[in-house]
Amino acid sequence: MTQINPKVQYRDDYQAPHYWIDTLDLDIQLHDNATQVVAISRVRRNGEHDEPLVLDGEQLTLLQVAVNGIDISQYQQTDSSLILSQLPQEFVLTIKTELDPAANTALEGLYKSGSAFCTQCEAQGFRRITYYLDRPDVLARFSTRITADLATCPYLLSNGNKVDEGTLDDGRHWVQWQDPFPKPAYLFAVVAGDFDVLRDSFTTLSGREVALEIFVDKGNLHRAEHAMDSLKASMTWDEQRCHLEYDLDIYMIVAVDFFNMGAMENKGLNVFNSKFVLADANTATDADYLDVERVIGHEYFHNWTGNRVTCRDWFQLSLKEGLTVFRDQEFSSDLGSRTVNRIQNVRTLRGPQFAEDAGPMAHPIRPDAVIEMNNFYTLTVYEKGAEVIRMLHTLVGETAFQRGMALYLQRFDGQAATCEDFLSTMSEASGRDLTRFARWYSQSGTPVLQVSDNYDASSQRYTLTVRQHTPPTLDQPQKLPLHIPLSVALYTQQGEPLMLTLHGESVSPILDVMEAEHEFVFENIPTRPVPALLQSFSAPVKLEYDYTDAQLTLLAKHSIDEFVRWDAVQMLINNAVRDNVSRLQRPQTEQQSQQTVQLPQALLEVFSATLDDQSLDAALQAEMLALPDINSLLELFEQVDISVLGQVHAELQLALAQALTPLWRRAYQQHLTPQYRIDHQDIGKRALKNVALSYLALAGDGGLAQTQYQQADNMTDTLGAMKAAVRAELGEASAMLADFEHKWQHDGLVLDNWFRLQATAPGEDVLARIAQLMAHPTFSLNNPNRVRAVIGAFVNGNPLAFHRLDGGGYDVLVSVLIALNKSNPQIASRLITPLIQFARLDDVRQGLIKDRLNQLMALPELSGDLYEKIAKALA
Ligand code: B3K
Ligand code: ZN
Repeated sequence: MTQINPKVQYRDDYQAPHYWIDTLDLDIQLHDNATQVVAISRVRRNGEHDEPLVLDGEQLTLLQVAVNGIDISQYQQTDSSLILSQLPQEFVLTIKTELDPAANTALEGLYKSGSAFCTQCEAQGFRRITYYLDRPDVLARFSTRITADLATCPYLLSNGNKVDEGTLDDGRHWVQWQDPFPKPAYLFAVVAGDFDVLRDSFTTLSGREVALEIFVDKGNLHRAEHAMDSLKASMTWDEQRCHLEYDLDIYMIVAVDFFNMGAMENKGLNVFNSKFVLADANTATDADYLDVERVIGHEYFHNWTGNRVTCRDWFQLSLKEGLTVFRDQEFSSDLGSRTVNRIQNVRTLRGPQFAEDAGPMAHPIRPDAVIEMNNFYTLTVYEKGAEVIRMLHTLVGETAFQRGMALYLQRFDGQAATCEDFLSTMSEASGRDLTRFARWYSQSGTPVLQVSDNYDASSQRYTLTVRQHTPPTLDQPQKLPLHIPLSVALYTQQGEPLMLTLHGESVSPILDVMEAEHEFVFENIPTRPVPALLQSFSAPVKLEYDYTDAQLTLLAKHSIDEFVRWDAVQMLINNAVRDNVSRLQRPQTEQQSQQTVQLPQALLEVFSATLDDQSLDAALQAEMLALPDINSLLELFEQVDISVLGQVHAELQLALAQALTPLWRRAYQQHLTPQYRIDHQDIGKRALKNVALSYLALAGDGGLAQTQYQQADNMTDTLGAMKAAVRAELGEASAMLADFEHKWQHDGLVLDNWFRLQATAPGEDVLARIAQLMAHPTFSLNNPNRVRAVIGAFVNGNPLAFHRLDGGGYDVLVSVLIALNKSNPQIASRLITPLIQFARLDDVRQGLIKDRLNQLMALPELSGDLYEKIAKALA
């Protein structure tokens, strides 16, 4: 590492700002290469002190500074700040800067997406627009005047309400916006360009009329309707479930093609990755439809949890993100299947989130030390953060939770709050002591719950002994016991649920595990029961209980809680994987080395029972019948040869395909959906049908996939067919791929499916294929969606090829990282994840990876984003 000077910021060092900014009037003259920004702010000293005003600013050309209208020249400038001293108590500060949006490939601050101008300011992008106190606890009233070319930018948008507009003689025009709500700079946005606009309106519960506008690229209007429906559904849901109304007269969403993440909740003007807006039957899969609904909801819900009440500092990020993810999960669960949503969220936790929490980037949901804030928009802050809120909800119940939410929003409205503020409000509203629970905010790593049990027939008592410990993580060697809600049910050996009683009273199924070891005794239990533990995944922990296959079979067939049924199947699969891997890894005799994977009878039985069970919702059946991916299975081992794991995974799948062929065929036939409709029932049917198709393809049936591909009237079935054929390496696959490319080469978002599928496909020639995909005319390293579809999919979704023993997979990633380190460090830093999470791999692969990490560390001008992760991985 040669150049950067990575500065670590610590949560404990928080200090209130030395100055406040009450208003900011921006005048932005948009030009591709020389945009000029005049920023006039009213500044006020915070208390009595002589500290200078240190404004953040990066990659700006400073043209003018004036205090109370008088130009000054005594200021200091660094790479990242402008320092002004000897200032009056209160003053008007004028700063004029120039910047180059067209050259901004990092997509942070003001940049160009195609021919449109747009901004991304969270976390610290505003400092690339003007010098400012770019921190979330400085809240100002913004007004924004935008001037641009009328022909290329007929729409000029910013936060709040449009208050004035006009045209100029030189072919340019201007619009003036005023946002009545004080906000931190990260919620500022500007968009300028030419769009098609979908318009609608919403009447709030109290009878206010809100204009809704969705801006999309010309020609895409018909693909915005689902987004509009989702927006109205979100507004209704927040009113009904949380009694929260929207507060401005207008809500705008703009879809852009160049965007580093999913979407951004700027006040009144959300900017979205077009992937999460555009959807119609021809181009979007069922999953895309649900994703649009979820992300539209998430950004809308931020208006209260994030915008009206924001974060005091970036270490508190989970205060808005964990809470808002919880809200979007509840929204999706109320609109669709609660169980299926839960399963999908749990897959993310047990796979990538657990891996993050065990890897070099492990951090608490409220981190303590940060170099690059963008590195902390993580699964831990978001998904585990949402689990922490969910546990709180479980502990206090819906009524007290909503009471606490109302109190929190009322008490901190218009302010920047902390996680402690949230917890203490919840504690006050519910009357629960949350002192120990608060450790979830400060402790990283995934806790392990070891459960053992004892049944005493003579006293009819059943005792569960629960031990908890959290393995050390790189950031925290010592761990403390947490407050863990453990949801349990007990079943008879016949699968009948048992009442939980203690001292003659019925007890809650939620056990409060508080200490390192705890005993819970249940009375009046007539026979040795089968425990269902961690129902609905009541806490983000690893459960260890020595289930027999018979017990798991019983739970998979009879549990009342559907989540438990799915989870029992997962545990059966995990057992099968563990057993087979250890058998194959054992030193073998000549004869044994011919051995192949063994399919346990219990797994076969549960799969066929699931396929036979007409009472189950098809979407749930589909989830129960899909194996976890290889990366998630890695979490079952301390260290493992990933190629052996891959072999076991593939052979188990093949064995299930072959053993149950007639059942797969029947499931396929029974779940055909004659006409394409987007409703939850049909989405479930298509999911199950396509799972069946993928097993049938593995069993060698290429004709069925081909027929489905040819007859499909929607993208889900088209892709389902193509995926089945590609994954099973059927001869039919190449014609489908060629046809798909021919049809969709003009549409990057649709072609991303084609990129992803090939980047994750099996085969010896993957590396050559990746090179070909990167040379495709639709591919560009400057477009994050394309990069994610090819490189992201390859490194995360093709672990066997990525972890090739010749290191070729790693080299592909390294060369992309070297390019993106300069052009878009945020995307580079996202992509490096599988290269730093190497602890579970064998020593040979770990060695290969460390060589590559050292190579990257030596790069001239390594970005802080990559530096932070590589340094930790090599520590
Ligand atoms: N708040 C944004 C994320 C910003 C990421 C900055 N690197 C979107 C969201 O979580 O809703
Ligand atoms: Zn968010």
